[in-house]
Amino acid sequence: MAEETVFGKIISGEIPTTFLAETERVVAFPDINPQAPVHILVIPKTTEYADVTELAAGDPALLAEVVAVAKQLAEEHANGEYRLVFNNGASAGQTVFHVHAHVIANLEERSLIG
Ligand code: DGP
Repeated sequence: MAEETVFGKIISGEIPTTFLAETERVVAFPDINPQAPVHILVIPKTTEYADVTELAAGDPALLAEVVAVAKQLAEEHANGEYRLVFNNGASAGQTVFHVHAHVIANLEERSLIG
């Protein structure tokens, strides 16, 4: 079970952000510290899952919905190609323990690949 995090406050509206996509169970918003020209976070609205391992075990259909929203965003904001990153655990770089997918795209604009 995930603890209350900053993402819970974003979902409730306590912390304002722009939702780039929203379904009944998922929202997406820009990462506050973008690592590429397109860097969007996609999260389930439920606070139940701390990381993708928990989400995959507990609600695989919800994980599939997160991936579907990621794909849709990559088509809207880039050319449909994207990096999908889930950090799992503090030592792997996870800082917010409410499962989230980083959708990262248009990397070539900053010469991050090649
Ligand atoms: P991770 O390191 O995988 O746990 O990524 C957490 C991301 O969340 C990090 O890239 C920065 C982002 N983030 C943290 N706080 C906020 C916030 O208040 N608003 C937004 N938009 N993003 C946030």
